[in-house]
Formats: sequence, C-alpha cells, structure tokens
Amino acid sequence: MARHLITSAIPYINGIKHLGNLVGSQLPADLYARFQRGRGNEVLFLCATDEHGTPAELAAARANQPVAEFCAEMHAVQADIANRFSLSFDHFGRSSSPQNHALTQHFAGKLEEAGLISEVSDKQVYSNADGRFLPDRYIEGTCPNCGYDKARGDQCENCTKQLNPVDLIDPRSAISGSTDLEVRETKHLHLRQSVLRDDLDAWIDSKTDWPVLTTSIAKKWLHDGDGLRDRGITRDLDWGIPVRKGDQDWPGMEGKVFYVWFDAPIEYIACAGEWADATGNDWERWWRTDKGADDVRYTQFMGKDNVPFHTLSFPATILGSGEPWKLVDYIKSFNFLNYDGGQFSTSQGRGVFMDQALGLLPADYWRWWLLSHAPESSDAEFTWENFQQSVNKDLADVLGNFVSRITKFCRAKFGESVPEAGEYGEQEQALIADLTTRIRAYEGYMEAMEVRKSAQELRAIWVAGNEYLQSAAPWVTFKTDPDRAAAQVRLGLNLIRLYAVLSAPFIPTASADMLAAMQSDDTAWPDDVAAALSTLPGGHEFTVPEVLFAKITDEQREDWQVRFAGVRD
Ligand code: B3M
Ligand code: ZN
Repeated sequence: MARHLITSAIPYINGIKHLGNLVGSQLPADLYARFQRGRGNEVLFLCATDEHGTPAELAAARANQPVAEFCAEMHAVQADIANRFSLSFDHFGRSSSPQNHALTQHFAGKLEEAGLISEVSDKQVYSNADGRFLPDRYIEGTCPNCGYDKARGDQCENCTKQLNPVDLIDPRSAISGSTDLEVRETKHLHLRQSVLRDDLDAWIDSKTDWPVLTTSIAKKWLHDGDGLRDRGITRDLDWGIPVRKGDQDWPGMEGKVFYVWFDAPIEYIACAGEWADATGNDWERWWRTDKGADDVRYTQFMGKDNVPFHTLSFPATILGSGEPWKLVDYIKSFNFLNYDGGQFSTSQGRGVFMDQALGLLPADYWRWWLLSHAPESSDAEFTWENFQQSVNKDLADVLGNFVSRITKFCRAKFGESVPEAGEYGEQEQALIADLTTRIRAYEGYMEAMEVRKSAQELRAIWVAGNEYLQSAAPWVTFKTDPDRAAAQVRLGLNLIRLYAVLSAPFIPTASADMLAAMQSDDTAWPDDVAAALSTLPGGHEFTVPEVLFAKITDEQREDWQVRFAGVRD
C-alpha cells in the first residue's frame, strides 16, 4: 500500500473563495485524494486557512471585528463550505494554530543557526496619521509600471507586477487615506535564499517529470527573475506569529511578526500536527524522513501564482533548516479560470463564489464542470452556456439517463432485484474488453493528475455503457428471449455500481446515491473488470434512485447570467 501526503494551497482567510480559486487547488487535490483512497492507498489530505498578513487584518477592519475573532468565524465559514463541496480533507487547519506558531519559530531558529538569516535595516513607509508602518496592502498608490491608480504596496492587480511599497507614486494609507507618509528605517530579518540557489537549481533540475508550468516558473525566478534575492521574512504588524528563534526572544525584533508567506507553507506541516493532536495519530511518519516519511509520496496542488513560493521559498526553508523534513515530490499547478469574458476577482466580487454556487446547484454539478474544464494547458473560461451544455449532456443525458433507464426497465419487467437468468455472451465480453482498456487508461491519467483527460476517459466509460444498452436493447430481446434480456439487465445494474466506484472522485454524492440505490457498499477498485461486473448476483435487491441530475433549463441559465453579470454585493 502506497502512502500519499496531499496538500492544497491554503486559502486566505479574507473571504469566501470563487470557483477559479477552487479549481486551482482544493478541488483537484480532492480528486486525487479520493482516487488514491479508492485504490486502497493510505492518504493524508490537508488544507487550512491562511490567516496572517495584511489581507486578514484589512478584512477584519472592514468587518469591524477584532482580527482573531474575524479569523475564527471565517475559518468556520470556509470549513462549512468546503464540507458542502465534498472536499474530503483529513484536517482543515488554521495557520494561526499554536502548532504553527511553535514550528514557524522553530524553523526561524534553525535557519539562524545555519547562518541563513541576516538582520537588515529596511526602508518602510510610515504613516504619521495612523502612527504605524504600512506594509504590503496597507498602502495604495499609482503603479509605476502601468499607471493604475489603485495599485497595492505588494502588487499591482492591473498589470500583476510585484511592487515594493516605496515604489508607488502618490502613495496613501489604505487605512485612513492619509498622504502624510514618510520613509523610515526599520530592522527586519532576511532569509538568505541566494546562498541556497545552486541547491535549489539542482533540485528543480532533478524534477524531470514535473509539469512544465511548474518548472518553467521556478526556472524563471531562479535565472532571470528576482525570486532568489534574499527576502524579508518579518513585518511590522500586530497580527501574526511573533518573531522568536525557537522558544527564545529575538533581541531587536520585539513587536514584529513573521511575513505571512514565511509561515503559511509551514502550516502544511503544522496542520499534520493539528490533525494528530485531534485524532491521536502520529504526524511525524508523514513529515520526517528519519521517522518513516521517506516512503511517503508528497503532492502539492496550487494555482500558478503560488508556484514561486512552493518551488523556491518553502524548499529554501526546509533545506536551510538542515533537518530531515520531507520535500515535495510533485507539484501540480494550474493556470487561471476566467469568468465570462473577464477575470474572477475577489476584490471586485466578480464571478461565482463557492457559497453562491451551492445556492444554485449541488456540488457535483460544479465539481464535474470545473474538473472537466480544469485550466491545465492554458487559462480556461467559465461561461453559463458551456456549463449548461456540459451538465445536461454529460451528467443528465449520459450518466443519469443510463441509470434511470436500466433501473426502471428492470423494475417494470423483473422487479426490484437483479435478474438471475441467462449468461453474459459475446456482446458483454466485448464491452468488458473495451471497458478494461478504458479503465486502465483512466487510472493512468488519474495517477498522472491529467485532470481533463481523466474526465474525458470517465465520460467515455459512461458512453460505452449507454452504447451497449442501446445496441443490446433488452426491451426488444425481452419479447423473444427473456433470459437474454435478464443477463443484459444484470450487466447494466452491475455497471451502475462500477460507475459509482469509478466516478466517486469527481461526483462523490451522486456516486454514493448510485451505490445506495444498488444497496451495495462494495467500493473495491475494479482491477478485474469482469469480476467487478458480477459483483451484484442474481436476486440482489436494489431500488430505483431519484433523478441523479436535473437538466439546467434555458430560463435558469438566463436568470443566472443576469444575476451574476454585476458585482457581488
Ligand atoms: N493563501 C494564496 C492563495 O490563497 C495563499 C496560498 C498559501 S499556500 C501556502 O492563493
Ligand atoms: Zn501596474
């Protein structure tokens, strides 16, 4: 049995995520985790909320709440939505956990012992009106690159250029709007990533099987970007993990906290600790190569904007510590999903957000569309027409219709138990051979995390069943050869169970409904397709399920199109 550690990029606490965020990390990670569990492997699947930094402080201020209270509430909201989207995390942690505080301070101490931390006097913008420094998003102004007048201190949302607050033209405080600002000196810790550059370069070079999207971004930052400049890992903020080396004070760093991108990836490890503390499990066998984690395969999922932090910064923390922590084995990254001719935008409320989506339709509808259109080789686009078409054709016409036809026909002619008579013949053997080829291909794509190809293959597997049913036509054979029809129907009912097992990573709720209708809890992976199609024996009782997938009407589509054309209020 293989062991899989799987993490999704941890979403910021500052609001509910949109469908573009979901398809870039949590959802494909869930697909892979469910697949690996389905194949009988041991899986630890972790995610958390990313609770520090200026996004959290600013969102709490907007909500008029103390930041700790805001984070606790938003964590519960995000956990509930994740649960309703059937995201099967073994633990959904919090980067503000005591475990992450301790571990982040531990790593800083180890990096300092290794000579990888320098204390640097930085220039930072100070607001006299607010009586504080204005790091990252606390400052706004005009982008020196494109002239956009609402650029943030850390990045211009318009042209995506990474910025430094002191670069902004006509800067103002995002808290008070005050322009009474000055540049002051303040001391910060820098991680000397440049020292580790050759090690990181060699490590990335060894990852010949990684997606080009992942390695090309890493290489760009290593060679012509500024990603491997030494980088500040502390901030003048109140909310965050206090700067300490292990459990010792750090003289001169009083009142400062670690930068959110320093502690957020460490939460992947701390989250395993939270899980272990909550369940009595051992987390070190997942994370420490000296404690059994050397046979763990660790896969990370994320959008392309997060790749530099996972290919360079976090590995620099791990390698630099000199301790036997597990390094990631595979990074699956995604391009962006656009929304109906533009971008999804959290700050502008454009697009469909996870809570809104669940208010329209159950999770499986969204999961299927998002995964079958995952932005893998390029950016992808959500349109309501495409969503309607894909749901109606793939889920309602192909899968749903198959299930409904075979169960209803059986009930009408043989009653609500699997018919016993007849044998599988040539036509059934041909189907089994075809399905065997297809299922092996599906497994290959799923192992390789080729999300779109997996969806296409799964759909082809559903289509094969429909085509079989169409040409076997038990409603015709029944008139002349009822035993033959009985065997055909038996095969069809067994196919429903097989489809439930194969489809569970994509559409877990519908799969569970199909299994329940077949009154089976046999979820064994079909290594032998012929055997899998004889699982439900003659005489086994079943029920006709409710409609699995309802079609989206044109009226619904038009209504949603209008409702979501503007911004979220
Ligand atoms: N919270 C950015 C994001 O949600 C960031 C990811 C952290 S992964 C350690 O896209
Ligand atoms: Zn710009």
